[in-house]
Amino acid sequence: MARMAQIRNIVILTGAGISAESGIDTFRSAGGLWEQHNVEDVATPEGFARDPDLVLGFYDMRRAALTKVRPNRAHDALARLEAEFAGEVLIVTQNVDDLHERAGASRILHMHGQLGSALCLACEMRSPIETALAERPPCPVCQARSLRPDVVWFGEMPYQMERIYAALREADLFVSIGTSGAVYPAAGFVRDARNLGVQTLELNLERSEGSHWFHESRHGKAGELVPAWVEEVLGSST
Ligand code: BV8
Repeated sequence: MARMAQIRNIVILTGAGISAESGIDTFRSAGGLWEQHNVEDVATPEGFARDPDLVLGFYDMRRAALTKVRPNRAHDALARLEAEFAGEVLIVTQNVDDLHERAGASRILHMHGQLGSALCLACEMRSPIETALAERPPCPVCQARSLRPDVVWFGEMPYQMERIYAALREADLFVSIGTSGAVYPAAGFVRDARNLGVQTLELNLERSEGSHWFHESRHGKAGELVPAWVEEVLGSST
């Protein structure tokens, strides 16, 4: 690991693995979300066009599950890092849950959208979701009954990509936490970081599809690895 004292700007990518210990299913582990549902049916625009009720129900179910879970020690540790680190910390999350926010972090980019937000197909405005979308509530802005989940499906452009690449250009450390490195463009960030001369660290339960790109990979549960790593960073940055 690079000498911590030189680290002033950290970009952290998180995936479903950081929320696993909170009880939220990941996508690819046994019994995960994509095993219970066909990704083409519930996470593509084509699937939504084919069967909107199935897709709206899938996201309503995941949103309802959020009220029953809490941030875990890994989310808390990242919020502590943002609060106490002398330099810059940016969390780029692939997750559509709100556990980083509920742990107290604030500099968060949801590159794949958020379960709590609806996008209106008529006026393209976003609004917080108050009722299940399967009930076809009216858009609070234009009243049209044409709300979809404000999440990025396969084949759709992830959000805030320019801001993410700008952050990678400024970073001196890129840390990937709890992601399989299976989905692009997020899976390519480690390569972009290395090409920019950024130090790269992976904290994941097991080897991922991108492990070979990282200067250092640590394997274990996020609830243990992340607090220990944050302690290391804060301990050495004083
Ligand atoms: C786009 C939101 C272009 C919705 C999601 C061939 C090559 C390159 C790319 C492609 C290709 N063919 C198709 C593509 C494009 C495609 C893609 O990458 N496909 C893959 C399958 C090859 N990508 C896209 O379509 C993206 N868009 O490319 O747009 C474009 C260009 C111009 C104009 C328009 C468009 C959009 C992809 C976003 C899809 N949306 N989610 C929702 O949540 O329902 S994807 C979803 O899966 C996640 O958001 C995440 O991004 C992705 C991977 O999930 P992970 O978070 O990594 O979770 P996973 O279960 O996979 O892994 C969990 C990890 O945690 C594991 O490693 C496990 O070991 C670990 N773990 C488990 N427990 C713990 C743990 N770690 C620590 N502690 C624990 N306790």
